[in-house]
Amino acid sequence: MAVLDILRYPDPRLYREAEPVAEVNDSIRALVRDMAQTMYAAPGMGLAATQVDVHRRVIVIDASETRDQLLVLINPEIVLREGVQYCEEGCLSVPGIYEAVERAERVTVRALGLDGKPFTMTADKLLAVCIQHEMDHLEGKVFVEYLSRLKQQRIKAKLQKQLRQTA
Ligand code: K1U
Ligand code: ZN
Repeated sequence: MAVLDILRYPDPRLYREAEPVAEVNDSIRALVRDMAQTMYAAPGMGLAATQVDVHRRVIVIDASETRDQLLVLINPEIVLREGVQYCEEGCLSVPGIYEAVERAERVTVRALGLDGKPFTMTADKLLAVCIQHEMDHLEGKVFVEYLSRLKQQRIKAKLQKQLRQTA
C-alpha cells in the first residue's frame, strides 16, 4: 500500500476526463487500496483517481464519523437527481479553500463494487454532495469552476503563491 501524491489545482492533469474501467482486476483493487490510504492520510472524505493522476473512473469515499465505512464506486453513473442543496465544499486538490456550491439533494448512483458486481445506491445530504464532487473530478472538473471568474482567479493566485513559498 502507498500514500500517493495529490495533484494541486490548477494542475492541467486535473482537467482530463477519466476512462471507464474495463475489468475490476488486481491492479484496480491495488489502486483502490492506495487511494483509500491516501484519502485517510490526507485526511479527506473522498478521493477520485484523477486527483492521483490515474485517469480511470474510480472513486473512494468514507463519510462515516468512525472512518471505517469505505465506499468504492467504479464506473459510477448518476441515474436520478432529486432536489437542490447548497453545501460548503472542500477539495484535497484545492487546500484551504471552502466554498458553497449548488448540488442535487439526493442522487441515485449505479456503479461497480470491488467485486466487479453492479449495485445501485441512493445518497443524500453530505454523502450526495461528496459523490457529485468526486464524479466531477472524473469529468475533469474541479469545484471552483462553479464559482465566479473573479473567485477562481483569486484562488488560483493564492495557490500559486503557496506553491512558490513551499518550492
Ligand atoms: O475530492 C476531494 O478532494 C475530497 C473532498 C470531498 C468533499 C468533502 C466535502 C464536500 C465536498 C467534497 C474532501 O474530503 S475535503 C476535506 C473534508 O471535507 C474532510 C476531511 C476529513 C474528514 C472529513 C471531511
Ligand atoms: Zn475534490
